[in-house]
Amino acid sequence: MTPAPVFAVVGHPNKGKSSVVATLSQNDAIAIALEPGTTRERQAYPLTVDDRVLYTLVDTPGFQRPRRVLQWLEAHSLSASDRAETVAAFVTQHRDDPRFHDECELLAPLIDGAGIIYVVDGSVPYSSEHEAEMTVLRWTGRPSLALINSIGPDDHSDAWQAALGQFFQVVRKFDAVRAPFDQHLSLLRAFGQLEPAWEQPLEQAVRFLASQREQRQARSAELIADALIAMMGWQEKNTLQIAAGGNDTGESLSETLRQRWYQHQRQREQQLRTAIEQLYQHTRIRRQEAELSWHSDHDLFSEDSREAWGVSRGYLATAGFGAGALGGAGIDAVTFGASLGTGALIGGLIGAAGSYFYGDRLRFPAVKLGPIRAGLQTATFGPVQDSQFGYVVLGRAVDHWWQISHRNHAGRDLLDLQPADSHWLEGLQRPYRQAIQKAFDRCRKRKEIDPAARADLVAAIGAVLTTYDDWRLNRT
Ligand SMILES: Nc1nc2c(ncn2[C@@H]2O[C@H](COP(=O)(O)OP(=O)(O)O)[C@@H](O)[C@H]2O)c(=O)[nH]1
Ligand SMILES: [Mg+2]
Repeated sequence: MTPAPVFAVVGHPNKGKSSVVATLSQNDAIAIALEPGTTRERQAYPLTVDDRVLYTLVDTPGFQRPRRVLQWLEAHSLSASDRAETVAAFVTQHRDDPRFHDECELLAPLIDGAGIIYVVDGSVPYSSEHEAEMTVLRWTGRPSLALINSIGPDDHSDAWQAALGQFFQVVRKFDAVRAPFDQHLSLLRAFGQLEPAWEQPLEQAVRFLASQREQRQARSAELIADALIAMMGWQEKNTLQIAAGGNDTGESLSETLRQRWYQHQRQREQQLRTAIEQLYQHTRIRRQEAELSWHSDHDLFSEDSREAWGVSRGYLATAGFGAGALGGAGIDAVTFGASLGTGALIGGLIGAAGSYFYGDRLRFPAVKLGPIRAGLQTATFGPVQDSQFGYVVLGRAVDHWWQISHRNHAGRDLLDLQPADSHWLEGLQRPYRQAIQKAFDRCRKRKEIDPAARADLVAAIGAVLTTYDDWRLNRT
């Protein structure tokens, strides 16, 4: 088997080298520094799929004294045929020289057989000061690819393209932060063309990564389906000791159970998000939470969430379950006023304030009390009766999945949801709509979701992910 290719990512300090490494190695642990000079030692980051290294990226410090290096090389080379050896001799001689520490670090992997990924910032004008380092790189004789990564808003990529074309075999624009996944694959294919020995391993890497992406999406559908089942069917329970002579804890009990129910739902949603993030190897996101506004701004139970993700009556009608599936202030709201108070503990409905749940638009769960046995009584709260809650959970989950699955490991800003004239679920085929609604109804009635019912829901969520992806990409 041919060894996995190694690429050294090199260039000026602070041009996005570490960002390119993070994105291409799917590793968000790589420190992307705000200041230059953070990377002082080279560091290898392998990309593995199923314990197999597909390729390795080496993050390196930036060039510090490229002109001095070039002078030395020119003084020690006799002809073009000994250039690669001369570069190797330079590193051997200067390994312990602090002035050339960074250059030795970045040249060493090239001498060991790595390919070159040279990163420049296309948002600043080209200047000839880069020519010394580009010449040094060319002297190594290694296969080379230059990436124009634009950090700022200006675009000088044409000038860069022309200059880089003189020094590197392939020149590509590649935004470390925003490049879509397809561009990662296309970059790998380009590298495969540069070195015959790499063509086969990189073709394989492309296939592995593409199928890994499909698997991740399929797994995401399962995770989301399981969270939906759990949240739609969730019931909070509490066993009460009934003191002789009765008591009047109805209101506080209702409140306690409800608060626990809400807390549980928020935690379950959070658990789903963490699972999706881990699946896509975004392990650092929890630490960057402030950056991710959807975590904090919009609570699961906020009116904003309902507006963004709730579905219309028209939609529900197409899900095939007429008025019974619709929300609204129904029986529970009526019962609310009458059921609280002294008589409330005599079984039945205690009620819950509608204002806790998307205004009064949702049908909310109610506290129910079981019969008193041996002085004990079980109180339950939930499951939620309005499927609107399920659509809000689904919408939030799918949007989160979308953000994570399109997020490069160099980080990226969130793409805000723009006001839409069509609901994202409108593109979903009717059988899938029905499968989702059917699952919600089973959960609501506390009926078992058997493996076949779960498989139907998972398939529907799979279709939902594709539908959402199309809908988002057509809008951003
Ligand atoms: N907007 C934007 N910023 C970037 C991009 N690539 C890098 N940066 C930022 O530029 C700075 C330097 O990036 P880094 O990868 O650490 O550069 P290095 O010193 O060459 O390794 C960091 O603040 C990055 O967040 C990019 O594609 N877009
Ligand atoms: Mg760096």
